[in-house]
This record gives sequence, C-alpha cells and structure tokens, in this order.
Amino acid sequence: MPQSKRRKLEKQSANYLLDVGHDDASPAPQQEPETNTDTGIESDIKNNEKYKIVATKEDMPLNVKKYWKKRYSLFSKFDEGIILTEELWYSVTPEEISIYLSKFIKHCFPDSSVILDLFCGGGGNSVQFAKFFDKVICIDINPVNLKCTEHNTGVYGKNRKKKLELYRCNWSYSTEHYINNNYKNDEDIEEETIKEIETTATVFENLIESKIDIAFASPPWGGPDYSAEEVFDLQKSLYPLSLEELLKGLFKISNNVILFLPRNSDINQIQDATTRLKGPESKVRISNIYLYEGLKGILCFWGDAFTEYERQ
Ligand code: MGP
Repeated sequence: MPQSKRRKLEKQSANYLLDVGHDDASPAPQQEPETNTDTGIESDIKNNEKYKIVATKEDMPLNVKKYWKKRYSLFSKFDEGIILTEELWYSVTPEEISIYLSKFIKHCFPDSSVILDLFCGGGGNSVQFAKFFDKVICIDINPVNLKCTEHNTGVYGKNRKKKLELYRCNWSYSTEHYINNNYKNDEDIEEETIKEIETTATVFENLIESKIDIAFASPPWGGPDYSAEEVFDLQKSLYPLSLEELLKGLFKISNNVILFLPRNSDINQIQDATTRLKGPESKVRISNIYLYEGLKGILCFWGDAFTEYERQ
C-alpha cells in the first residue's frame, strides 16, 4: 500500500489499525492475552472466555482438546510461544498446508509480492506468507485474532513480523454496502454499525486501489461441526458472507483469488458462483488438500496463473 494511502487510512481508522508490537518470541501467557491495557479491545472481548488464550493442555476446553496433539502440525515452533484462543485452535491452517500454498502461489506467479489474508485468525497462513511475500495484509474482525497473528508471526522471526499490516474490519456486509454506501439509505442502522462499515469501506477502497497480487481468505466455517452435514452449503453456512458475496468483494481486490473451504463443500455452488461472477468461460481450480491422516479441506483458485498451471 503506498505511504500516502496508508497515512490516510491510519488517520481515518486509527482505532482499527492495531499497534501491537512484540519484538520477538516471548513465552506464551498462561491465561490472559497480552492485551489488557491495549488499543481497541472492547470489554465484551476482554471478558469473554472464548477469547482467552489457551496455551496449555490443561486450559483447553473439552471441545478443542483433540487439537492439542496436533499442535506441532499447526505450528512447528509451538513450544516457542505460540498463542491461540479456543476458536483459533480449530480454525487455524496447519503449517504444512500454508507452506504448500505459499510455494504453489510462488511457482505459478513468481513476481507476486503482496498478499491479502482476509480472516487471518491465529495467523497460520500469514506466518508462512510472510516468509514468501514482501507484504502481508492481515484483516480480522477480532483484535485478539490480530494480536495472535502478529505475535505468532513474530515467533517465526522479526523479519516476518515486519512484513505484516494489520487491520481490524467488519467484513460481514455486502460489497454494495462498502462500494455504493448503501447503508446510508437504511434508517434503522445503528451508529456503531455505521462506524464499522465506514472503516471497512476505507480499507476496502484502499485495497482496490493498491496492487494486491493475491487475495486469500480462509473464512469461518461455523466451528468443528461443519462436517456434520454430508454437504456443506457454501451459500448458507459460510460465515460471515455467502460464497458468492465473499467472492464478489475479493474479485474487486484482485484477479487472483484463493479460498480455503471445507472438505465437504458443495462444488456445484463454487462452479455456479464462478460462472455468475466471471462469465461462462471462466475457470476455477479446486485442489483437495490432504495432510497425514486425511482430507483437511479444499483450496479454490481463480486467476489465469493458477487455472492454466499444468503439472509437469
Ligand atoms: P477438523 O475437521 O476440525 O479436524 O479441521 P480434523 O483434523 O480433520 O479432524 P477429524 O477428527 O474430523 O479428522 C481440519 C482443519 O480444517 C483445521 O485444522 C483447519 O485448518 C480447518 N478448519 C476447521 N474449521 C472448523 C475451520 C473454520 O471454521 N474455518 C477455517 N478457515 N478453517 C477451519
């Protein structure tokens, strides 16, 4: 993002651009995130059990206990101070997947240098993107997640952490809300919501104007129960936007878009959304992503560099 744009953004959304400097790998706190006196952490987040850092096996709530044994596949440097909340334990991308993804992007698109990590969560992807790319723009609605992303990237080195730009945005409104200011016609909308939309709209506008090589998103799938249904409905169950609405926004930011989606995703919905948004000739590459014990999810790629790639 150019300096002038960045300054404009910082000015307009001072509360949302987090300044959470950790210098390097520091030991994981046992209970509280290191955010007590910090910028922009609302009390509902501060006091919510869900957003407490869970860094030991004893701290882990029952529903996420099974992820403890996977800790080194999530972060090989887990013991060097990785921090995650309950939600992040089950939603963070395992390290080998994000390394594979980064290498695949670089293979298809060697000159790519700026990548967006929308819904960055605990930083599973950003940590590795920061090794392979010059700049990683991290967006999340939850300041604790942003903090975890920044801290965890720092565990892998100061140089990686320096490449992050962190923005707190509420990405749950339609693209029209941000682009066409549709919210202004809604009389019932609350002041707080207007503020959130305005801030996100500023970030969105800057992303559209900047050169973002790759727009990546690993959105929430609704918790560990996502696999209970045989087929995951991407229009109804993806959070906070339907597949099509999410893609609509991402295609405005970059021609090269990647989504990490549930393994039981409805593939027809991916094809339909691609045709509706990009035209009947458009293509999407869908890869099954396996790790050790099985299929972990699917990666969907839009953009010529990816869809024209052929294995040698
Ligand atoms: P899983 O299906 O809960 O675990 O998550 P696993 O190891 O397949 O367990 P099994 O017992 O069902 O075999 C697998 C991976 O999916 C996680 O490591 C995350 O990378 C990803 N994942 C899971 N959830 C619930 C989410 C989510 O809500 N959002 C995102 N982005 N990724 C998720």
